[in-house]
Amino acid sequence: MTDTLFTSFTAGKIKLANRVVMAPLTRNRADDVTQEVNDLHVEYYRQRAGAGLIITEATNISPEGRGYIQTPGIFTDGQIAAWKKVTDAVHAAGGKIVVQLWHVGRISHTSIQPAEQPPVAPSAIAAGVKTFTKNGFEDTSTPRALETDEMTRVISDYAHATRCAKEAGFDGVEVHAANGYLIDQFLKDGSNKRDDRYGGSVANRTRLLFEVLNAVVAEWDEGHVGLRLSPFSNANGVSESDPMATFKPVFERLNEYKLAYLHVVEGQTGGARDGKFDELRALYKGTYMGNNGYDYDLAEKRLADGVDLVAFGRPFIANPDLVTRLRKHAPLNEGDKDTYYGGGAKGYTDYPLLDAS
Ligand code: 8OZ
Repeated sequence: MTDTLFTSFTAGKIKLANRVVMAPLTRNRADDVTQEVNDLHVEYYRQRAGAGLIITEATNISPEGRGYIQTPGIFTDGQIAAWKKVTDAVHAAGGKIVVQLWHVGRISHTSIQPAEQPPVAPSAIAAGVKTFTKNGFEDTSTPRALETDEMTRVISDYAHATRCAKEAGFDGVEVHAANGYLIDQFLKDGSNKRDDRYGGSVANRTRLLFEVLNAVVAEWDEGHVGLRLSPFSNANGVSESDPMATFKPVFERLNEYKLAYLHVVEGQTGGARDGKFDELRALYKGTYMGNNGYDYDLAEKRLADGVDLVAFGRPFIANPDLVTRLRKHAPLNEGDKDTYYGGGAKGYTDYPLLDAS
């Protein structure tokens, strides 16, 4: 057995002890008013520092970018100070951690938006999905279309969040351009019906992605920036009539950036590994991180086939020592779905380690 998973790797300017990445996982335990993380998050991420890299739960870049209760932010001094405790704890435990920069676009609800205004999106089309609000699981609100002259402000919010991430001691940032959130809403033609320079042609629909990337790498540098895409996923109500036509030029153009990594949700998010993601991968020459339904065997198979890093999501919820367990081919704990989203320590920081169970 090759065990490539446990070999070190340098992703851009980030040195990783192994190739096991903790995928971003929304857990809804931040303060709902300040959007700050707390001591529970410090413990949760510290426990998982055996991963070669931790990608934080999706983290709001602005008040407008928020779509679910109790998600953290990375745009205020208080949020920076709170995250600093997390990054210090992960570093003290020998790990690396990047923050996932998130603007939900239309996956929000008026009750979560500043002044209870409609959320913003490429076009005024409701996603037809649900979000978690203070009233439970509610339909997302119909958004308003962003004005062309608002786009520079949205892009500058990504730059501001990147500055905040640097100050909070993160090892880098990951731009969340997957799973039907703002950037993916612009990329895919089911949600983007604009007739300005951000809609219509592939060049126009992909404009926001590259303008955001340019702004983020200008704040830090390419080697500290990752990107997450989900070309074939219909998560959160998005659809794309020709994924290859839209995403081939994206994967090709990404070669111009020496990013820390490109993180791809292979197929349907949390579902079937379908779509021609390997055809897209062949176009990209940089560091490639695969995600979606991986286990040890699939990880080793794909690493042998040129995948550089593997992001494990759900297994990390119930297995803080996932790297040890994979290494020893030990059984995995089952996650408790009732405590995935929201709550306290139960189902969050209380999963047993292998040597304790
Ligand atoms: C599950 C629940 C809420 C948000 C994603 C940020 O799909 C998420 C998310 C996942 O990328």
